[in-house]
Amino acid sequence: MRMTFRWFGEGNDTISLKQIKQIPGVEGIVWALHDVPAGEEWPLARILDIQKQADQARLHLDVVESVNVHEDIKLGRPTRDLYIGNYIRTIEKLAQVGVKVICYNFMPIFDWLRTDLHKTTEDGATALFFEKAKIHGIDPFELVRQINENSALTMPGWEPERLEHLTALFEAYKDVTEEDLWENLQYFLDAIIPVAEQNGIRMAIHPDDPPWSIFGLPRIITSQDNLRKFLALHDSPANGITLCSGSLGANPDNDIVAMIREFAHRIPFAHIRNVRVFENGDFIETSHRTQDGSVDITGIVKAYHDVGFTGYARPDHGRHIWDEQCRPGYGLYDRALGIMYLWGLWDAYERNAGLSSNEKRDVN
Ligand code: DNO
Ligand code: MN
Repeated sequence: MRMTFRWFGEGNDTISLKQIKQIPGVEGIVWALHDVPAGEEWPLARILDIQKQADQARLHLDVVESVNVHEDIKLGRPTRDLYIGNYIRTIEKLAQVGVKVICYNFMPIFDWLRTDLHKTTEDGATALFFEKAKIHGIDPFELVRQINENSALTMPGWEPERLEHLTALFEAYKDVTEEDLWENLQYFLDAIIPVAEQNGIRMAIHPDDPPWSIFGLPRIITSQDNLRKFLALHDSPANGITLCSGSLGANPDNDIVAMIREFAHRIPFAHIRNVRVFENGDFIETSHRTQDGSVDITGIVKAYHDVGFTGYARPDHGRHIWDEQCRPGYGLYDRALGIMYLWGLWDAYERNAGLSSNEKRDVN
């Protein structure tokens, strides 16, 4: 397991590369050019600049998260070929600085969706929260109208400056079915996976978060069956998964341990985090500790250990603790604690495996 840490870039993150370097066992950053809009080609000079910074901090830059996919690709519009061309040239440039894994997602309109970014928990920490009733059965056009009338209603991702844009996108997705989305994903993969193969890069799709349809939008990277279907769309080691335990774990039917065992060789990148899921379908992000949430982090780390996982991992989101002022979900403290928990489990399994082979030797 090769531990990494997401970094949003100089001036765009409260956390420094020096701080990241001091978290035990962290060897690289997970990075992106966050200001380049989805669909545009990444400028080489900017990529080289990140390389310089990472080199100076003695961290590698093997993992990029994310090169975002333009909506026209997901919608299957004729203009998609232009954006796919840009995507391909970005892959080629990232290969030039030694990038090995590119994370991306195929969620229409929204990336992860929450209703509250600072929900207070009983210990006084705050965390990202999803309230099902606030989203389900709600007509998005009606929601846009309400937010327009009362700006106090706004949700993350629904800031007034995005609303007009959102309405047009919801219009565009009105008749797009899950089957259409699968087809558009297939088209995208057929174009980019051969390029990734030639460039020694493994593409790693991130599951949908939450892993079910919202606002009537199709969502397909949601379950073990769908991940199997995804991998079969283009059967190549370069077509892989970012297995995110927190995203998939928001649906208690998802057995993440089973997914690790089944897809072991197609997981170049692991996001490991916990969520507590409530009976009414709400969920909140918690510490990484198994007992604190609904996701079996202990079993997950054991499964990665059992399959001999040598890919990249990161702690994904964390709570906001110790009064840290940070980007929602991406503070230093709780993610660093998460890393130490993951290492604690991992090292214990390592030792355990060592002991049992010694014991075997004794018996023989
Ligand atoms: C959620 C996070 C996401 C992720 C993107 C990948 O679990 O890891 O923000 O970065 O969806 O494209
Ligand atoms: Mn994730």
